[in-house]
Amino acid sequence: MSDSYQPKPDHKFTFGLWTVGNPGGDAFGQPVRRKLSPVEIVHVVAEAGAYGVNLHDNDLVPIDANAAECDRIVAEFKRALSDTGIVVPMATTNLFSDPAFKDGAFTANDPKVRAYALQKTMRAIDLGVELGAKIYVFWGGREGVESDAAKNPLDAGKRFREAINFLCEYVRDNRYDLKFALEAKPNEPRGDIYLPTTGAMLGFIATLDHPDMVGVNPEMAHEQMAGLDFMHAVAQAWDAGKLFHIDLNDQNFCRYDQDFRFGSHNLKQSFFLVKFLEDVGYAGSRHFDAHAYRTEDAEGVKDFARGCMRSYLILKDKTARFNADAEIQALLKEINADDPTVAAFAGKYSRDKANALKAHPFDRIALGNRGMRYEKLDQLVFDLLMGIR
Ligand code: GCO
Ligand code: MN
Ligand code: MN
Repeated sequence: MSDSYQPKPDHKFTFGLWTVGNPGGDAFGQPVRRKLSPVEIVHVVAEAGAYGVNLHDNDLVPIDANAAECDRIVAEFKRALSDTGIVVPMATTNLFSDPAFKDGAFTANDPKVRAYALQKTMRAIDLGVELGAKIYVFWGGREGVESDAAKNPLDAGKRFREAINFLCEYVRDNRYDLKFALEAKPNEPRGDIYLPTTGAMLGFIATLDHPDMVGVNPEMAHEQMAGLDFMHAVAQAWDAGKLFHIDLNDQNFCRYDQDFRFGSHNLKQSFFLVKFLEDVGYAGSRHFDAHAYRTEDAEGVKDFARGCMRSYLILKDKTARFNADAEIQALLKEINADDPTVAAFAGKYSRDKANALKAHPFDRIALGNRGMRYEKLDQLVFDLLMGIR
């Protein structure tokens, strides 16, 4: 591989322990790779050139570990972090693997399960903060239903709101420097998951007691599962000041959660996403929530991790080329040109402006006849991405 797309810590590339560590089991087959220890994973991502690792509580400390085991595991992990310079910018709770959470966690119908989920999350927040995390992700994997007979979505929404409010207070009470990022997914593992899109999460955040502490963690594959344009969701989150974190991966539309290597499938969508993040100056982690194909061995996992970062950096380079391309920029200028004959109508409302606009003569036929030149522009983008320009 060429040296010009080498990842550096400044790029803020991160991987979950559960991503590089994914042993390749699926609903139809056994794991195909040896399960790496958290310490081994830290070394793999460090060698690949990443900046950090993120984790669920139980990616590091097994759910049934006692206090002494927990202390030993955390100490070994911290040693691996300091040996490699790898940091932990984000942490989260596993509220979906254990059978206790089969009906959800914060939205479960059983009040004991809801209380246990809060307890587990407070403990996991303590662990995340101890490891240096500044972002805490909530992915409600099992916060949903197979049958609407079982749960009222209004009750579920109320329970989820109460839980996030409670945990915001917990963070404030402990004076932790920590923000929450809510991650939407339309389905899988539940038949339907509540708050299924990033847009739904943004609406929900406005109903919380401390909305300033809470943003979103949009995931590319999750919006694509619903057939949506991921970059548009990211743009809305950015506009709202809520893009606290991002999960990058790829997959085909309207399928199960494929979690493919970033850049592996939708070239143009990936390009416009990277272009958006780079153009606006997003400064958070670029987290790859993906895993290697089930066909891969340990070396293939490294290819996967290096590939995610390399593709991002290539698309970042393409962004610079797009922004510097005279022909593309001239077309964009033409497409977006102001028109002095209507400039006075733009912006804030006034009664005079409204009356003048109502009286203004428009040549509707000419408006409809104008060619926009998007075909030409889009082909230039294609040529650029294919390395022809
Ligand atoms: C998934 C999710 C998870 C979350 C993770 C951290 O579909 O499995 O994307 O990987 O991102 O639980 O919140
Ligand atoms: Mn996912
Ligand atoms: Mn994710």
